[in-house]
Amino acid sequence: MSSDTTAVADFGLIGLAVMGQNLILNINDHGFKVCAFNRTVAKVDHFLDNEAKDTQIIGAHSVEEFVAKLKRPRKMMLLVKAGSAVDKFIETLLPHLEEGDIIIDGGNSNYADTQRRYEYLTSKRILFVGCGVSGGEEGARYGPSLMPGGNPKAWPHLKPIFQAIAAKAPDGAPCCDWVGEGGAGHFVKMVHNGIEYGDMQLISEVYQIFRDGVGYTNDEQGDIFAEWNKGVLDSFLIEITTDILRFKDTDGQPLLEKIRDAAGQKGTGKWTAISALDYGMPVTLIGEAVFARCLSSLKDERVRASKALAGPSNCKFTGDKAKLIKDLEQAMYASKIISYAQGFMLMREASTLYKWNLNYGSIALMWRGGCIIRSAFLGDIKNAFDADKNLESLLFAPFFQKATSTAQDGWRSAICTATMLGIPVPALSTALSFYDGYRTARLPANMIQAQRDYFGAHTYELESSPGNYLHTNWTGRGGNVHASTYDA
Ligand code: 2AM
Repeated sequence: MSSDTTAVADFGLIGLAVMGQNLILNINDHGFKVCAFNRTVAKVDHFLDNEAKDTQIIGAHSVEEFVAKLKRPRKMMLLVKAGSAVDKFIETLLPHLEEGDIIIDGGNSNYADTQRRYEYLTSKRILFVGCGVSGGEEGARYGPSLMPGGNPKAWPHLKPIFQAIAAKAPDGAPCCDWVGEGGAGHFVKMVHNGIEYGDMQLISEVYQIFRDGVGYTNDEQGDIFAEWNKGVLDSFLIEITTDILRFKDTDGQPLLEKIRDAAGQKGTGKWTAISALDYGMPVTLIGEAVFARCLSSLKDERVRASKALAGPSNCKFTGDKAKLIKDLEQAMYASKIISYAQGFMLMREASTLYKWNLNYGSIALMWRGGCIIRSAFLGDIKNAFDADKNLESLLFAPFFQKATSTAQDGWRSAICTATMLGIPVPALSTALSFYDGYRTARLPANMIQAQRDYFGAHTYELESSPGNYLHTNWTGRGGNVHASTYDA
């Protein structure tokens, strides 16, 4: 191992794909000295001779040299392919590290892997941090949203660097703060991506109503979205939707209308839906957004079904268009509130289970800038958590109570319109169903309990004595069955 005189770098980064290179350049711009390393070592010199030319960035040609060049406690980020590459690098680094050194995984790791690595490295006295990075290549270069979680002892060492390079919200606050312990950073990033799926689906449903129901041209729709971007829906996704709607192909026609309607997915929305099911949280809007992409990808089958299955006789909107636009704005806004409330419910549940101690206000703050779901609305969420750190649900915050109450007439009306026109609105309508279910003190689940007890002797509780499980012989036949008798 080299002496301290060679330990000159403030930060080390392993993984010289575009994200890694851009993050290094960003850190360098903020006055920190970075040491770069990569599995394919030739890329180090190529980077130093090209993108990093005339900067104070240095490189290493081996893991030993990399570690030796870092000031203590060593701070090093992995930006390599998620999965075994991360474990491999951790194992390679470990023999060269000392107690209190910090390893950050900035890749797209699954939070369960991050939790596992955190526990493993804690046992080795290494401070491990899993950091969600959002904003793509552009964000990495000029200001990403950073969601670090893991060992809190690492945070004071990372904070000056991370908050310097992160995106800044409109009020100048950095879009980076400590998220929580263990796998919290990657979990929060996963929920962010799930929410992104939901927001995109909501916009797409409204677009279909405008296109197929009303018959608006893309330019007319662009004007509506541009207007919406000045109000409660002000956000990056509404802004790019306006651009997309107005974008013309080389022949002067809207490019959007030539794009095949089969949505891809890389899996983070699915992970969010899976963890919602795992933890028993009704994150219905993200779930519907994932399934909507699945349905879209059955393109050939849908084309056949479009010829075989009847829709309503009237599928053209003939009502008051100005009212419909207002209703849809309210429907989208209220649905977004539901989606974020559901996302925070999921984070709260995971945080309780894993004891992550999640910081909800700073999560909202981190999403205010730099990332895909950035919006003015996240400022209101931040304010709600600032006003009440232990807020049970976003829907209990007076601001959002009022917002949903104001929106609900338009929201209901817009969904009725879409339903009568035969236009699918899975995300808008699941949000409303959730809202109505959530505000219902007595749901029909008593019927489900009775049915379960009838056919499976699964027992039920009485309203008058919760916690006391009873079985009734509903038919007078079948003898004395127990819950354990059979499983249906
Ligand atoms: P490479 O340049 O040597 O391929 C994005 O793919 C980044 O992850 C690159 O820096 C890449 O290194 C690295 N990477 C991918 N798979 C890897 C593996 N199995 N082990 C180490 N690094 C890997």
